[in-house]
Amino acid sequence: MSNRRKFIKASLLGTVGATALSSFKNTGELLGSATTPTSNNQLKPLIISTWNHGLPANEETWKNLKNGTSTIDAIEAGMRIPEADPKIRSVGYGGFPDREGKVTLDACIMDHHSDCGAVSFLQGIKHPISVAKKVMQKTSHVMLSGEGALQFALSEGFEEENLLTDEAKKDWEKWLEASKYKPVINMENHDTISMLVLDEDGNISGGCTTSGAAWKMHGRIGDSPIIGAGLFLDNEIGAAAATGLGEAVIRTAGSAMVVELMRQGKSPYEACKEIVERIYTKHKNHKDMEYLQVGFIAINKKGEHAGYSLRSGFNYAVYDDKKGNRMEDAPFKMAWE
Ligand code: SD4
Repeated sequence: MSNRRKFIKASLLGTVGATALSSFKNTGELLGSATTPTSNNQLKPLIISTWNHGLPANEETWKNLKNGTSTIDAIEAGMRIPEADPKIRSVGYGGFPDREGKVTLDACIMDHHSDCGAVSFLQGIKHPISVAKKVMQKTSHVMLSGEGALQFALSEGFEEENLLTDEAKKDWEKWLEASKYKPVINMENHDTISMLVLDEDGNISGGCTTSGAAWKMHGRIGDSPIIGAGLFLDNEIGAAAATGLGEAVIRTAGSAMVVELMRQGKSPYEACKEIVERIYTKHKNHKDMEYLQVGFIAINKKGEHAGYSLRSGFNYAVYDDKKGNRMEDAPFKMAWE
């Protein structure tokens, strides 16, 4: 099927979904979590994280929360799992490099006081989420970038190491043959990891960490370390986080907007969906549309959660006391084949 026909088919599917104001998998099956959120169930703690690698991250965060670790430390512990896993090509060690063969990392973390820390364009440090936490706790700033972020990390005792694995290097050398920049949609089901937590005290915190878009320009920073774009929360309302093409999320202040819509009374599902619709409207004639995927996850103070993506294939891990740790498929606007 030609790309254009695929696109038309996908758009039509999307229209049906939008008109019915419901969420459907490829099969047309109604998704439970998005339309019947866990309303007022006060299930705490609640952890949600993007993609399959959210499962082991949730597991670690849950374990830490149950052991009495602070919420921020528990989030950090969870996110260090995919950061350290060389098989995950979109986060931390083993992540795909930029087009110059450098692995450059972005991360941020935010607590219920709206304190936050971030690092961007950080090289040579395996755990950017931990450096982001130090920025939050030990500096007067929110974000450190590049060489300055590295120097700060070293001064805090982090070790510099090579993050480019042989496998990622081989893939980069292969990419160089054609050198065509076209971000892969739903990259191997483990793009950026974003995590949102409603803890036992009813407070909300979150984090986000990524190696960013594979084969990006050297120096490119995505949405993930930017508070308001890749992650945002307001402890009075809820939290949201993003995955996918960072440029589109930055252009629309995506996560901040999801939270603001929840403030106006929308559910996490309605808020995520509205922002994805807005991103679609702003990008449907844009050059990025060919490879555009964005997905949001959100929680609110009531313990409701949801995800929603532009194209199919996005899922997220949810952990609560009632059902344990499991994956949920996000409803979407357009099918992706
Ligand atoms: C970013 N949202 O840097 C992140 C992850 C990514 O394709 O690249 N996804 O844009």
